[in-house]
Amino acid sequence: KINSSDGSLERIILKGQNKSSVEIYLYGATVTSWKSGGRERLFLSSQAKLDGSKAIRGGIPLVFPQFGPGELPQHGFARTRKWEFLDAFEHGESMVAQFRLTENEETLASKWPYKFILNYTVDLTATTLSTIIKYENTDTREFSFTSLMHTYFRVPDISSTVVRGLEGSLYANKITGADNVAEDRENVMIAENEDRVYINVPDTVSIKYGKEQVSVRRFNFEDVVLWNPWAEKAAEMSDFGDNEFKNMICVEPGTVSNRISLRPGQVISCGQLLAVNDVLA
Ligand code: TA6
Repeated sequence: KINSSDGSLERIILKGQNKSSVEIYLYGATVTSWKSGGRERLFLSSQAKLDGSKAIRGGIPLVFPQFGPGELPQHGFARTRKWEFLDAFEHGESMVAQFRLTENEETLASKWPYKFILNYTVDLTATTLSTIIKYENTDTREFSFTSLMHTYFRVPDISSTVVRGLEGSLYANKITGADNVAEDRENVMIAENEDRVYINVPDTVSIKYGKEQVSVRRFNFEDVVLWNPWAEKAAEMSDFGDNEFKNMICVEPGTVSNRISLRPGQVISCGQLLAVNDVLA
């Protein structure tokens, strides 16, 4: 546990086998680094704010209780709240860290005024990283939400990066406004600003670059958002370097096309399992 002396944000670092590590800021419980085999697998912008002034640009920001724009600030409040650090421990092959977020006066006064508990578990092994949120309704009323893990993957060159596993699903294109577009490509590549919500995607999506790949398995999350700002949108973001779009791709597991509803006392766990060089069947 690193209580940084320069007043920047507290963070937790787990170290595992095979030169693996994961770093999590208590701010937003944002994973900012995942190394496997000694190599960084996530993208963190060189311009990312790490002082709590805004959501961290990169790693795995947690989107809850609202994906996108709406009654709450964009992507909801979870990624800009300070989460409670619960524990870090070894468990078999895994190094595990756990965090918690509940309602506060601010959220109770917001347009989403419910009592809830989010328990977030980050689990690191030599070749995998899993991030799972257990969502609990501790209110007396039923509530619903959308939620997503806004994962930024680091790639050597977006122009030679291939996303597989989306074939056969439908997507909403947020740039053109087209809806229910059928994805018929086995290999999806990005050569411009893309912002797509793929719905009911088959289990595993993989990101292939050069000889390596990272697979993205989902657990109780229906959808996958694919995003790259490209040059024009990158230039509009103060916390994103102008050419960094070439070294990142967002493949974001979540449930955003439908809402997740929980009755009082009800619990659901959702998340992602990332695996390096996982040779898909
Ligand atoms: O990743 C999909 C998306 O909803 C894009 O539309 C873009 O807005 C991106 O999230 C980043 O949002 P942010 O609020 O973090 O700048």
